[in-house]
Order: sequence, then C-alpha cells, then structure tokens
Amino acid sequence: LQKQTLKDWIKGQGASKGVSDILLTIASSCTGIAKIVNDAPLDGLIGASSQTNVQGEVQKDLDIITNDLMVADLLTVSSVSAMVSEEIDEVIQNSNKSENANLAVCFDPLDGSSNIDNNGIIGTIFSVLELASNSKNITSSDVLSASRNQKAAGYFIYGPACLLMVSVGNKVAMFALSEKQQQFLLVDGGDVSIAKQSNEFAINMSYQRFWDSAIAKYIEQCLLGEQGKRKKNFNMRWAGSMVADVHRIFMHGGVFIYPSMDKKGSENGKLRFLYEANPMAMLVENAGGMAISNSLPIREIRATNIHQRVPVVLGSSQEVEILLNLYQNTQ
Ligand code: P6P
Repeated sequence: LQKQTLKDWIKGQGASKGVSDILLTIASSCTGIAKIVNDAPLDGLIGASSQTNVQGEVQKDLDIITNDLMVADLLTVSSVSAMVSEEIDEVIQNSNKSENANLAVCFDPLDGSSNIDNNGIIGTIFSVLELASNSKNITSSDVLSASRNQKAAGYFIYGPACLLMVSVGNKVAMFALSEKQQQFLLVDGGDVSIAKQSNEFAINMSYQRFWDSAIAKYIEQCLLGEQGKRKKNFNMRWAGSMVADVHRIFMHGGVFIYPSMDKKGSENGKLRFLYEANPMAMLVENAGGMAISNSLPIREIRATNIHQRVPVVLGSSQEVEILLNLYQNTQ
C-alpha cells in the first residue's frame, strides 16, 4: 500500500497554501541538511567555525551552513514575511514576500550541534507563526506577540533514519525520508500520542547543585524509586540533544527537563523560547502531553526577546502534573 506523502497529508489537514508552501520548502531544505550532515566527516565539517553567535556561542561550521541554506530557501517563499533563526541576531526580512504575507518562520537550523563531532543525533526545529501585521518591516515585537498563534511546528531528526514530526494545529504525524523517492512518507496513522505515564526522566544531572527546590524534590523521588513516595523505579536518559531527547519521549513516554538554574547565564535555563520550547510545546500538547515553564504552560509565555531562554519541563502528562504541583506548592 502506497504511504501518504507529506504534501497530501498537509492538504488533508486543511492547512493554508501559505503554511503548506513553507512546510514543503523546509522539508526540501532538511532533505539537503540530512545529506550535508551525513557527508560532514568526509567534508571536514564537524568542527568549530571562527564565528560566534549573538549569545557568544562558538558556531559550528554546520550551524552556519545549515542556517544559510534554510534562509535562502525560505526567502523564495512568498508567504514568508520574516524569519527568526538561532544563528542570526535580528529578525530576517523577506523582500520577496507577497502583499498579504503574514507568516513568520522561527527555527534552529541545527540543534544539538555539540553532538556533531561525536556523530550524535541532531535535528532541525521550526515554528510557523501567524503575524497580526503584514507591514513591510517586521519587528521583534511583531514576532513575539504572535508566539501564541502557531500555525505549524515540527522537528527533523537526523539519526539512523531521517524523520519529521509535525503538527499543523491538531494531530501530530511522523514521516520518514525515503531515499528512493526523495520525499517524506507517513510512517504512522498520523496520530502520534505521548504515553500518559512513564518511568523515565531526562535531565543533565551534573547541574544538580543549581536546581530549584521543585526539580530537586522531583528528581529525589525518582532516585528513591520503590523506596520513595513514587513506589516505582525510574530510568534516566540524557542525549544532550533536545530533538533526540524529545523524540524518545514521543516514542515511549518520559519527562524532559531543562530547568532554570542558580548559575550565571542559566537563570532561565538554556533552551530558546521561539524556536525550541514553543514549537516542542505545541507538538507535545497536540500529542496529549504537557509542556510547562515553572508553573506556566510554555505556550502562554510572553517573551520579550527573540532569543529569550525559558525553563522547560515537557512530556508524559502524569509526570509533568507532579512537577506542576511541586512548583505551585513552592511558590
Ligand atoms: P547541556 C544542544 O546544545 C542544546 O541546545 C539542546 O539541544 C540540548 O537539550 C541542550 O543544549 C543540552 O545542554 O547543558 O546538557 O549540554
């Protein structure tokens, strides 16, 4: 039986032409990124570049190459009014946009790039926002005030298989890149759901001394296992790549935590709101999971900077509920 193509699935979801053109363009860009990532060791591209981004982080060669590829491709889409990329300080305008273009694309072209040199799993995360304005010059506040109006969100994961997890507002669907057909084909019934319960947590334990009391209490209970209040044993996983850790949660449940920390520069954690936390929160919620930032749903955050970091707890609803209660009781 012929698997459904991404194009047909998007049409079936009732997405607008503007959103559909963006998603199909990103899928084409990421087909290219999958090849670039695959060939990187042979092309000597797994190292650091001589440039740093707005956050002062050393950019990897692949960060820049994949960013430039996505920006160039999206500039050809007339429904794209503007873009925000992790790798670029300011909002990127699209001079080729059509009169009524009102969509902004926010993306992290290559997330998890600290895993490139060790052939770890990395990915691309994207979010499509509908702007309230279609003025010629789109400002940061235009994009930030549209953050609750996500029309699409998704990630590509470059692992043994190149997969796409995407939602255009209701169900979440998973696609795999077919080498033969050079396109993404649906690999599940188009209704991915996150297990409500789980016994697996994902957090970087090396920062334990910096955690707030809610996180400390939650992890303490996980570590006590059957001896503690949870009365069950837990497993821990940390890939150090958000797309890899979140994808595992889609596949077999779990909770992913990147908390605010009492550590200079990490007061709001590490993950960015516009192109990491907000899209992942839409996907997770549409798959029946939960996504919060301390005691607030991530999707209700009003960010004040396009590169703003936010604390992230997301995954199986039962586990996130426990953390939500801990936050509400420690306020
Ligand atoms: P740490 C990758 O650099 C990243 O931005 C996310 O993909 C990942 O979840 C996080 O940082 C890992 O951070 O502090 O554990 O290295």
